[in-house]
Amino acid sequence: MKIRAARVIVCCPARNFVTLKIETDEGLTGLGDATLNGRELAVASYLKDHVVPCLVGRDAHQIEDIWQYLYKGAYWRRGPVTMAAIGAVDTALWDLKAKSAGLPLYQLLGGKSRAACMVYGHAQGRDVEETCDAVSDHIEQGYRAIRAQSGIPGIEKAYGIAGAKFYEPAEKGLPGETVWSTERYLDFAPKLFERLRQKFGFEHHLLHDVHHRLTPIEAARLGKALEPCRLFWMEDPTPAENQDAFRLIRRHTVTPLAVGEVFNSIHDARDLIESQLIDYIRMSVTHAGGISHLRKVAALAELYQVRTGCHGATDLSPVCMGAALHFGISVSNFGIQEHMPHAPLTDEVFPHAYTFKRGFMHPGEAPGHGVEIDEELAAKYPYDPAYLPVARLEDGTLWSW
Ligand code: CS2
Ligand code: MG
Repeated sequence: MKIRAARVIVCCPARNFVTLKIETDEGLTGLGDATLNGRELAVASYLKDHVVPCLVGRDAHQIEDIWQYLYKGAYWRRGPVTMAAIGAVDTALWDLKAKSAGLPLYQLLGGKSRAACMVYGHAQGRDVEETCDAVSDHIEQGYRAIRAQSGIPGIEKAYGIAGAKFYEPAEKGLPGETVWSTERYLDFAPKLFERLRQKFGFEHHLLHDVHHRLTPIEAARLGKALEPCRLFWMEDPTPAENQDAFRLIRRHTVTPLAVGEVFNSIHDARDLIESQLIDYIRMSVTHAGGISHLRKVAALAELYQVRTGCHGATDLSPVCMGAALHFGISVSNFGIQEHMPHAPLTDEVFPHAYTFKRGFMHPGEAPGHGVEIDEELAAKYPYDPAYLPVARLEDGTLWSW
């Protein structure tokens, strides 16, 4: 099965997506997601100008060799742009291999390790009571695990809170600026979760995303304060370039930790996993070099009882979600999958076999990863520049958003 051609499709059905479509001489097509929020065209160019010319004519079945060729062969290793591009090729090739075998992808990954994948939804509100309403809404939809984010008194635009029903991280135009106050947040966050536990008890899992905003000692303090609320996880409490920072957090709290949505290589996570500094690894199929690389991360994590908790925000396309669910249903140390439903228009452009039922998702039984693209419809929604916001402290210091 030879690669005949590969095309990069950039479209904006409710938000921007970069999709790689590989075609073979046997007439099969495979899809991979290469969306890097706010930096989409860099990956599109990397694919079009540097990767696609090296793919044409290769045997599409040689997934591992092609992965190594693109990784080692480029000389310049790692990085979000490179790894998103490699991830898209890898995902499209797994899609093709499974289609040519006539099997759903999870069968090629060792079969099912569970009936379906538990997912967590996003509950958000402008204040505690609105967040309580959103949690109760998610419970009604059957979610077993819910991430709760709330507006914070004294902070105009807190992370994770949107005017619209679904939170969408990117905004049209140049990056907006938001103001952050660690003091106000640390004062507020424990009160939010105390109220949620008081109202809903302990039957449902609660999660929270700190979004890289605290220093290690502040994160330790928050983890400790949240212990009575027994969170499923506290996510990205501090930036993780310095993996050692998590030793300090770990010394002070038993609140489980989840990290890795911005990682792109197993090396970003190695010390965190081997030193058992985290409980969940959040790397995604799209940003971490595809299914092949993510399986290696999961295999390393399995040795240390670290479980997966893949990033699944709306900036990862349905192609990523499809692939993530095949990965999740097959891998032995699956933990949970993030589920932020896409806009109806996104779902229309990317018809898919995966389904949601009472808090669990299933990848479906279609051959391949089960996600396609309606190119004609996609062409009606051209790329529209959008960026993630930036954050500053109240005195103007640039901070982690
Ligand atoms: C987030 C995302 O889903 C998450 O946990 O941290 O909202 C993140 O901000 C975006 O994916 C950035 O592109
Ligand atoms: Mg996050």
